[in-house]
Amino acid sequence: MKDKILKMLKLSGREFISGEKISEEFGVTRAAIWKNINTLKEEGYLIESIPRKGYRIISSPDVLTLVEIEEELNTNYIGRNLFYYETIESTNTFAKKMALDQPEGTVVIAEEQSGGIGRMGRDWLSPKGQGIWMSIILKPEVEPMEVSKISLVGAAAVHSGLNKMALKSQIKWPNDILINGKKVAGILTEMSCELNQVNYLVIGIGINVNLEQLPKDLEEKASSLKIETGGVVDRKLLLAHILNHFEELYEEFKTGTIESTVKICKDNSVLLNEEVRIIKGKETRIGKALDINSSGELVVEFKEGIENIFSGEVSLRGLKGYI
Ligand code: BT5
Repeated sequence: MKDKILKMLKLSGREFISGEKISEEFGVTRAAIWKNINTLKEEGYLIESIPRKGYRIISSPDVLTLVEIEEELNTNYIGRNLFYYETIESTNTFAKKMALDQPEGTVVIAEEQSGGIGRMGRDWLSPKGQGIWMSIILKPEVEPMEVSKISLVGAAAVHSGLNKMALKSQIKWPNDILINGKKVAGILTEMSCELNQVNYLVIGIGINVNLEQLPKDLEEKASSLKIETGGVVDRKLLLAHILNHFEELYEEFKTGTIESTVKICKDNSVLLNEEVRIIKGKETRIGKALDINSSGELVVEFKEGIENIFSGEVSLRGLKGYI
C-alpha cells in the first residue's frame, strides 16, 4: 500500500492529492493513509500535508528503490523485479540464493554490503549510500563457455551509463571501469551450470559513486565518481541508465553476437597497444595487448606468438602504474 500511495503522489508532481481521492482509489481508511504517509516520512520523504488540500511530495530521499528509478527506466525486464535492502552481506550471494525462484532480469540492490566480494575471493568495499552495489540475475540459453562475455556486457553498460551522465570512463578488459586511470567500478560474474547448460548467472556490479575518500591501501589505484568529477552524482539516474544499456546489450548477446559490446570495449580500452602483465594463478606473462576479438577475448602478442586470452581466471596489470 505504501508504495502505491507513493507512486500516486509522485505521479501528481507539484499538485496536491486529497486524502479522499487516495482512500477512494485504494479502498483504505484515512487513518491508514496517514499511517503510510508517516512511514514514508520516516524513510526520508518530505511530504507536505495541508488540511482540505491533501498531500504532495516536496523531496525524495537518495535511495535506489524501484519507485525512485522507474521514471527513467526503459527496460522490459531488467530491474523490473527489484529487491532493495539497506544492508546485506553481498548482493551476489543473495542473488544466487534466490536465482532459481526469480525471473530473468531480477535485480538485488543494497545501500551497503557488509561482506562485498570481488573476483577470486577478494573483498569489495561497499559503504552505505555512497555507491551502487547490485546484482542482476540472468538465465541465458547459452553454453557455459559463453558466459565470460557477460562481464564485458556489464562493463560496456556501465561505461555507456556513465557516458550518458557526461562522465568519461575507460574500460580495462575484462571487468574494470576507470576514470583518470583509477578504478571506479568492478564486475563479478558468477554462474551455476551443468555440463552444457547454464542454470543461472549473477552479474555483480559495484560502482564507487559518491565516496569522498578511499582507504589508504586503495587510494592509489581506486577512486570514486565524486572524487574524480568534484560533484555529487545522481545515483538513481545513473542506475537507470546502466540498466537501460544493459538490457539493450544483453539482448544482443542472446542473439549470439556481442558486436556492440566489443565496439564499446575497444573504443574505450585502456589496454590496447600497451604492454600488459597477465597473471594466471602463479604464472605471470608479459605481452602487448593488440585487440579485443569478436568473441570478447583479448588478443595478446607474446614472444612466443599471438594468443587469444579468455577472461576466465586472469588478472591483468599494465606496466605503467595500476593500469
Ligand atoms: C571486482 O573484483 O572488481 C569485482 C567487484 C564486484 C563488486 C560487486 S558489488 C555488487 C556485487 N556484490 C558483491 O558482493 N560483489 C559485487 P576484483 O577485480 O577482484 O577487485 C577487487 C580488488 O579491488 C580488491 O582486492 C581491492 O584491492 C580493490 N577494491 C576493493 N573494494 C574496492 C572498491 N570499492 N573500489 C575499487 N577497488 C576496490
